[in-house]
Amino acid sequence: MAVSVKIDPITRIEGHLAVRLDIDGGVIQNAYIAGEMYRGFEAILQGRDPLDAQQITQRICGVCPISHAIASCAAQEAVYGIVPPDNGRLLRNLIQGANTIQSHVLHFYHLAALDYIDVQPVAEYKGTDQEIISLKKWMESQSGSGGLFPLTPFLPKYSGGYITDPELNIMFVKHYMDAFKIRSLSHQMGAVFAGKLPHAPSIIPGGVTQSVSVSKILQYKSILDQIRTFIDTVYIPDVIELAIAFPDYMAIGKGYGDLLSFGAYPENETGEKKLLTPGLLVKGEIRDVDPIDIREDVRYSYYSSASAARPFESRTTPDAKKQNAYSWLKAPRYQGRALEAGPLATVMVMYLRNENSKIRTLLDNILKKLGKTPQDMNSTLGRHIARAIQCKVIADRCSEWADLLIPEKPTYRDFMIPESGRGFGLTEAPRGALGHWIELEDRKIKTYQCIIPTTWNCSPRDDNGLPGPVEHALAGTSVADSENPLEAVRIVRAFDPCIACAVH
Ligand code: NFE
Repeated sequence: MAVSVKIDPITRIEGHLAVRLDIDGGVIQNAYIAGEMYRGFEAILQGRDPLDAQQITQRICGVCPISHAIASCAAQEAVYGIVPPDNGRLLRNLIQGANTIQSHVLHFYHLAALDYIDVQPVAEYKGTDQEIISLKKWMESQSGSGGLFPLTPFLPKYSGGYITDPELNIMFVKHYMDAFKIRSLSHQMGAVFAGKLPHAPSIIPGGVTQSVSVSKILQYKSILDQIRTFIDTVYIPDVIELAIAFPDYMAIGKGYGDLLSFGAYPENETGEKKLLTPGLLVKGEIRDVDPIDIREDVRYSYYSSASAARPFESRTTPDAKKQNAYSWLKAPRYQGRALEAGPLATVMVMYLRNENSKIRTLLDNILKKLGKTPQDMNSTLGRHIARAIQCKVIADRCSEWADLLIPEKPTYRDFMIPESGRGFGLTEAPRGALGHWIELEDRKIKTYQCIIPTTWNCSPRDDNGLPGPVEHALAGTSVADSENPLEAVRIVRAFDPCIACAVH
């Protein structure tokens, strides 16, 4: 029987996202995903002092603000003709690294894990772990009749196949609790050099306003050591454990396989060398990225501005009553292709190019343990595995970057703002390829456009009717019970959507 199921809102993600699934014979035939809220940051920026941009765009999101600051500064630096000195570049990498680690741990434990683990065994817990005991007490204090836990984040949830082993569930719950501390530590670590987080006033065009001292380096590194231990001994093993428990999900949620990475974390002053390298995977072939090939379609988006415009020409004119539109996200396309952004893209581009021996070894070891191949990474659990690998590679490198800082050396360069000019800045936010495009006139912002990883991933259909990457990954999925579309939410959440960013 054909049914149409709406999940609205889909919870445990950032922002407001609705999913409509047309299900027939237990299989998703078509998926439509919709960002449900207009924000208007690009309009807010018009006419302002360009130096407001890296501050205002950070407010697009509380999860990935540092990446917005860095993309904005890079776009401005392209106009001002400057780059940060080594200390400034390293400080940015260290702050962005801290923010990305926080985001990845948040995503796996606090947004996605509850799709797989069952919290119920906590209610029967007889052990001595004080944190589990206090969670059990909290649950009891929240419970109504019948032992239900009516409050989020644990309920309501879809019924379906969760982990059944009580000990494994308790272990995951324990790590869920530990992950709060790791996120807090990540923020503290980033704030050593950012001044404060999540929104950092210290990141400015030309570098970072904070100074470097031996005590700050030691402070950063001592926190990082704790975080790296968690990544190595908890996060990565847990992702593998999940892949062992849910082997089907190394096939469910297959995307187009066309991937986009802008690259991030410059390793030298010019930024030609980066820790995460840019690249595209299209039809199984690795290519270089040329941003000129990016356009944004709006045929099915609530905008009356022109469709298929390149970012410098693109405008964002809201039209809430537009016929046939169903999402507030635009549909970015690269040479007409719907590319997937995210750690899967960066990790696979680098893996296939054999550019980073750590990524190759980590991924090969994990795949060997699971009896899977690199092709299986194009899947729901492949996205989680890639995120964990990226998290480790960034955390490990942060430790080395901290050693490269030179106390008392400059952390920023001065600059002049020209009358006019245009530039763009690209980076890898936690959720993937992020770009900001700025044009100045009379030393003010004439236009500002952001293209965001979740806009790529959760885009609606484009001018040619081509579904966005998440819509595509959902289509063809078997759903055991259309009243409980657990498979669908697992697929969507594995992309780590942020609609606050996507509809900026
Ligand atoms: Ni709001 Fe963001 C997205 C990330 S863009 S979380 O999508 O990561 O910087």
